Amino acid sequence: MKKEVLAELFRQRLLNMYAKPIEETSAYERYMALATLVREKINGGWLREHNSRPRSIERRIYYLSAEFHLGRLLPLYMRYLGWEKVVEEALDLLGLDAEEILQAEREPGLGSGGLGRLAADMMDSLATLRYTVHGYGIRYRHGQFEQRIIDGFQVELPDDWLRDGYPWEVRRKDRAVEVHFGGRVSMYERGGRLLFKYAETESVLAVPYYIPILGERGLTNTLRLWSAESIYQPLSLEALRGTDFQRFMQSERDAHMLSGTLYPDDSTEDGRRLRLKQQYFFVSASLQDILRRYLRYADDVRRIHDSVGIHINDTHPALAIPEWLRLLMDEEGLGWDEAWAVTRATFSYTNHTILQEALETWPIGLIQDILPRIWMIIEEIDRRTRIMWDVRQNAVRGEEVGAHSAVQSTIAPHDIARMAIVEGGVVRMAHLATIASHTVNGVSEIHTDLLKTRVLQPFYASHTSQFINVTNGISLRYWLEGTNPRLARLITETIGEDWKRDALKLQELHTFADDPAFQEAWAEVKQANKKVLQANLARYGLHFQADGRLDVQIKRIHGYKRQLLNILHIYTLYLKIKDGQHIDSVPRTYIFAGKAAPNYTLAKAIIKYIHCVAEKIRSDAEASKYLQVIFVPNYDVTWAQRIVAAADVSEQIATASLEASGTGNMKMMLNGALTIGTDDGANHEIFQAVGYERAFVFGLSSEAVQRYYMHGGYDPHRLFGTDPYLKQAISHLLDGTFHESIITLETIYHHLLTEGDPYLVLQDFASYQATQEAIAKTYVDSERWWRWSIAQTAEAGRFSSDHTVETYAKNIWRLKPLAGGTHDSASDET
Ligand code: 26V
Repeated sequence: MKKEVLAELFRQRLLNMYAKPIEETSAYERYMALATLVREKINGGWLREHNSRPRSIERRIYYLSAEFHLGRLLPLYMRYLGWEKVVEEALDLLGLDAEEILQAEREPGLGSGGLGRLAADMMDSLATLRYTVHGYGIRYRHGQFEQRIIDGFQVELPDDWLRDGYPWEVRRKDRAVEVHFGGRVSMYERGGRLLFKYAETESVLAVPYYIPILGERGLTNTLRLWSAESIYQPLSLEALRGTDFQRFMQSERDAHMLSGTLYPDDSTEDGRRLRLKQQYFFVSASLQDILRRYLRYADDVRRIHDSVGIHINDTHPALAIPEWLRLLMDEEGLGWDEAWAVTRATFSYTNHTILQEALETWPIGLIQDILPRIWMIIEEIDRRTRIMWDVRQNAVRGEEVGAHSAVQSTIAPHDIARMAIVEGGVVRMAHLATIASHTVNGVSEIHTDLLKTRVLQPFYASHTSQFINVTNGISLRYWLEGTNPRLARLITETIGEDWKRDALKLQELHTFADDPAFQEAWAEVKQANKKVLQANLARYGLHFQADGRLDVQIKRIHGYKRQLLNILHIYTLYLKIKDGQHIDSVPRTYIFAGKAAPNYTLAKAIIKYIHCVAEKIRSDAEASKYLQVIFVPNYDVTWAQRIVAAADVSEQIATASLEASGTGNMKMMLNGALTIGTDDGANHEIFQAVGYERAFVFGLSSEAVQRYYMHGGYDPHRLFGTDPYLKQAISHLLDGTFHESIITLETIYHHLLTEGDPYLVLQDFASYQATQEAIAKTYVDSERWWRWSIAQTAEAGRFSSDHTVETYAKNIWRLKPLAGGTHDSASDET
């Protein structure tokens, strides 16, 4: 398109949408106008029918996830359409600043961390590599809360991303389905078939919103996000009188709540009810939609798994399993065995955590009450799996006396209680997902091993081949080309652009790692990115020295991620400076960013503590020459991009065994940062890739941590006194040093000493400190530093999500890429 044409289209669009001259429009309005133009361009391919491709034989996968953390789409889609340059020129003609318009995009916060961003990166790779995989999720009216920092405390404000409209979605009321809760279920028989009738249910309308997932020169897949609406359509005011009116209002309110927020607070009974209803709402609507679509081109529901695969991203969508059985049996008339076989052949499941508190369980009573028919099905799965395991025990006993059996391994009686779905009054969603899926995967080698040897050990023992590892990945298009265009350009100038198709080609950078001119160019890119970050932070009144070393920990604030270890260490550096010690010749800036769950007291106390230390250092003329601490409020995908591009040191310091994978570690590695980390999750694979001799690894191993958790014997009190500065730092939590916040900081003190330091912060402190010193020494040897930095990027190609999704497609989904041209659609509307 010519720039003059685009400029005119844009001007017209602005006028049509907002009925005012261009100079009176806001940056957001300009963004909206531009985004609608880009989306119209996408629409052509997205919704076009593919008459040449018979729909019935095309296999497709549906990816169910409670989170999709998309970030900003306008710059990405402009790039994929090849529009970047012409847009800039067109806006220039109109005297407008493209950058200002792009910055106005509000990102939907439909996720809380790595889980949701992984889903987005995978969707990007799938569309680019032409895999027909469509997403299903929830269109939370309020996504992840907006974080303000007031007096060092996190304050949560509702996120209102839909306030002025979201240009990437299309409301598809014509595809709405009903979802039912509660009521009574009765059974009756007709023609030898058992039928179920529901009475007095509460119903809600699930309306999907479609978002195009554009790949680079690939397909356009679809993300469908469900929004709840009242099913009552008031025909007249007449009908809205009396009890009908009450009912109408109630149903409006219920619907409003249902897709109202991401992870409703589960500290109250009402909150838990809402969360469970939300999960069922989303999976029921998705599965009804999947089934309806299949039945439009096929009639044998017994073969649905040949053309449909359903993937459960973590346990939140695990209710999909009993819901699928319900649909197959109650709606489609299949018997239990048939329905079960189809289900087992349809579902696959990714586990993303081994943390007990994040492995979801639901009280039986709650499920019985809200989902009575689903409860019957869960109970039946539980009953049948127990019988199967019992039979297997007996068969194995039989084998011992010489009988033949095809059983894979023994199931000990106590394993049955360990494996059961319903046990101790709750339904264990991870077990449900495991039992009903043909494949279960972990997200890094260490994590998958922990699933096999601990969390899901008896399942693995009896079905070894069901478990596989697929290490997470990141989109290089997003996290290198989009996040760090300067570096992408330098790389392309140096080794050509094959790396964009084959990420392993980044290894060719090793050839240039010793070249002083290349090192200099590399360092200049880092410096330029620090300046950009500096300018962005300045807009929020945060100032940092861009000429020092930038050390970064950006992720959800959580005990196990150990922001506490980092800030305690920083504070001991401060104490050392006050003691007259010389810590470093290069100033260091430590950046933190992340949100704490609103009811997570410890995490919120850690945020306050970070601010206390930051302020202490800032107000000290001597210490602030060497040290700086910045907490970036309201962390989101856009901040992640700015910080990742500028980072020198990547803090990946979770207690070993507890970080399933991490993906921020990969993003910073890709952008040339060196990792300081525990030997855990994907860190382990990063260290293997770059070589342990060039890595900053510290702390207990995953096995050692697990041994403490199994056998006890950890004593933080013993460690408390071993380092005088650490001792002083911990005492300062209580002694009034940070006078205004004693009550908050007490929480941290008790966590470490009274509650036994569950994440082994004190245990790993000495080793962390020594490794920080090693980093400081390496940084001043700039020739070595940049050589190592280049080596990070060179080895990061193995973490491309293109590779990750190819592994999912081949080893889990049995899915092949679609043949075809550029930017066409895998829209599965018929
Ligand atoms: C679980 C729950 C449980 C109920 C309360 C709300 C809530 C919110 C999120 C979760 C999911 C936890 C799982 C998770 O986010 N895992 C992360 O997944 C990343 C992608 O695989 C991985 O890189 C991180 O290491 C892992 O922590």
